[in-house]
Amino acid sequence: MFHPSLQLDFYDPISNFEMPLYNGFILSLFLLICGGLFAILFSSNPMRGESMINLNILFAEGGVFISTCLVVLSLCFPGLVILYTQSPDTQVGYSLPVTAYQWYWTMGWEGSETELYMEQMENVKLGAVFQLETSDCGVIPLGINTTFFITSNDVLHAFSIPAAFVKCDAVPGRLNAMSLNFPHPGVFYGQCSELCGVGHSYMPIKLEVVMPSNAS
Ligand SMILES: [Cu+2]
Repeated sequence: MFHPSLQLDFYDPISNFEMPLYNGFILSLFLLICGGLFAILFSSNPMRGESMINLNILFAEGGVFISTCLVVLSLCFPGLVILYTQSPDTQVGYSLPVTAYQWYWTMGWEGSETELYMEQMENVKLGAVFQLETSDCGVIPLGINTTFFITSNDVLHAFSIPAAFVKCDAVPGRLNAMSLNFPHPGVFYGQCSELCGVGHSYMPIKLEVVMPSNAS
């Protein structure tokens, strides 16, 4: 579980059904490949004159290859579900423009944007997330498909929310879109994920998911 004071943990997924499934597949793929490689590594000993090329090794390599292919194919299912649910073509609901600048974000429609600067160290409370707190935050309605329209005002940036498994490039002169549906309230953090200059590490993203009646 992600805890603000324990920076080594992963983020909790936003609880869409495919997210834990996806994590499980990736972990099983990793274990399978590691197990296969270790099996090959220790199945012969060249120091004792055994040849590295024997039938057992060929079977082991073939097994690893085929099982890896099967796991990768099975990854396609949750991957495609995630891609479909994030496609703005299939979603209606709440829209939130997001613009990247060197080195901060704005969210909201023109004239009523909120600006997300990294919070100054002296304003960060004890126990808060390190270098992820922002001066303001984007407000997202709970349970409603939210489409982020993402662009940049200067150079390439990328809008990423790890808990939602999403990353979308912010490209100057181009409008990218992706949809998300947050099933439970909370605060979600992200960071710029495209090297954009000296302040790249200091432009975090903070989204607060609230009841629809409280989202302006
Ligand atoms: Cu950046």
